[in-house]
Amino acid sequence: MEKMIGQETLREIDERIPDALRVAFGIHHRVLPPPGPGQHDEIASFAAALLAPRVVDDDSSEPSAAAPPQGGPLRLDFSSCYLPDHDEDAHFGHAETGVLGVADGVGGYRGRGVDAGAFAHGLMHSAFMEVVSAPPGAPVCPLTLLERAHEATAASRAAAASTAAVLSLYGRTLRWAYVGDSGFAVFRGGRMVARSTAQQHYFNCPVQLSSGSGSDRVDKAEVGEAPAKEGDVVVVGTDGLFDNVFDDEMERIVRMGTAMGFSTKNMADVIAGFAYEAARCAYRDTPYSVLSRRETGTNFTGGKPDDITVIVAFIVSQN
Ligand SMILES: [Mn+2]
Repeated sequence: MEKMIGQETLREIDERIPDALRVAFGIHHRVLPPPGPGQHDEIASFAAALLAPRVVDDDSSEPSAAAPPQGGPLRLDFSSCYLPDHDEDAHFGHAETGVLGVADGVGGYRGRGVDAGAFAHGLMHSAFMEVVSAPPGAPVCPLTLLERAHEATAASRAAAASTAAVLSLYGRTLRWAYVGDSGFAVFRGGRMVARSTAQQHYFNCPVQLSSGSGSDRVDKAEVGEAPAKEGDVVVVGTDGLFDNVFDDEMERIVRMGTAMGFSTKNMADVIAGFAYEAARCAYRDTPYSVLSRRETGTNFTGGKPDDITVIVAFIVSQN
């Protein structure tokens, strides 16, 4: 059975989305009454001020291996928001080791009489258990973690298949490994400076891990690292986020949220809430509709309803 989002959740999402963001993105109220006449003008000008093009300084340049990390150790301050549709996503975060993970059960298993979320949950459970039992203070390699989690989950003969993304912050370096279309984006000074690129065999068929002999291998994972900087915002999510929200929309939300002093929880809720709205809108374009038109020749518009997992991490000084 699909899990449907109830009125309570919709009301919560309504309450989490600030009016300024609502006006800036044309998001309608689902449950709560809209602001009265005249209120929108003030909010719209506030939104426009926040969203004005930025003057980019040297500090917000793209992270590169050429720029050695400087300063003291950093840590992740993070929260998450999960809006289930079929409830086949899974995620975890571990503050002490600075590790975040998301996984997404491949929906194609849904009609086969198995729990399509089983492998995703197994992967994240195994990864989390691995992390909590790691020696304190030791760096965690996302690729190794993903390999071990895949081995353990496959050994348990868990059903279905999953995409996954794991990130770690150690010292001042952010590392990642991902398989399929679970992914991440890094924002600096309100601009996206790094992001994952979905790995697909073909449209709507992501590279995926499973127990079966047909599983993709973890060595197909895309891996990388970049120097992190205090103030960076890292967003980790499943395709429920990346299929429904364009990069520039994420930038604008992060920029506005930063200007409004959002907590990590507030930022995660707003990004997930926006993805939820976009997923259910029939006329707006989304990354999914654009790709769908290009790959399948249809004239599809709108979003793709799906489980939406968003983790937002602020990179802060350890002291
Ligand atoms: Mn998904």
